[in-house]
Amino acid sequence: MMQLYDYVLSGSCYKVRLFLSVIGQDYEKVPVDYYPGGEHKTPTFLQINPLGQIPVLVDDDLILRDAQAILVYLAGRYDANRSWYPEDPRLQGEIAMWLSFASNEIMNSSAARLHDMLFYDFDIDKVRAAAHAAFRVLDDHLTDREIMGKQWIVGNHPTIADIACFPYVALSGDGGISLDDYHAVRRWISRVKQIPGFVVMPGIHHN
Ligand SMILES: N[C@@H](CCC(=O)N[C@@H](CS)C(=O)NCC(=O)O)C(=O)O
Repeated sequence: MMQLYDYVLSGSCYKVRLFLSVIGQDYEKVPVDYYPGGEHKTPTFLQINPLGQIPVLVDDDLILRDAQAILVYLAGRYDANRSWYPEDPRLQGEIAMWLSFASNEIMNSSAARLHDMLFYDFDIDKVRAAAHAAFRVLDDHLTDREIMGKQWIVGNHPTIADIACFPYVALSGDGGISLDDYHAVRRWISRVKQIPGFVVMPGIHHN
């Protein structure tokens, strides 16, 4: 059975847990003592991911790191309808753009959360400002999409772009970042929570 190297408070691991739940795929969790144990930096774990990061997915002889890469794989392999990662190259390009946004700009919200929750030494004003800049981009995009009658980041259905962007936007309060100014983002968060199979994590609830 597939294994997910996982930490319950990690929004990156939650991207994968959430997607596995919505596609109804069974898997085994391998808990990693991220904090305070720092297990992701031990020699044993570095053999699984030399970057020393979670999540990691193991499926047969395939070892995948990076939540976005894992979502691409899972959607291609296990979503028979290909609605979560459509085969249309144009949609794939747009999805890749937002996956990159999820792993770069939105991660400023993760940094703010690590600072506030786990005492990481980040420049908190800088990462909060960068997270706000990212949320402004997402909110403007979602507002334009709503004007076009669209509910999701890309295409006519939820895709892995929505799954990848969701966690650290929804968890922004943990890093002292308010979503009050991002009305379209808050409506989109409510829609994501309605996706069949949606699961929660500490800091993200059903409404
Ligand atoms: N690009 C990776 C980043 C994942 C990530 O930042 N994971 C955090 C936990 S939420 C981690 O392992 N950080 C340890 C480190 O970067 O040294 C992904 O999106 O999966």
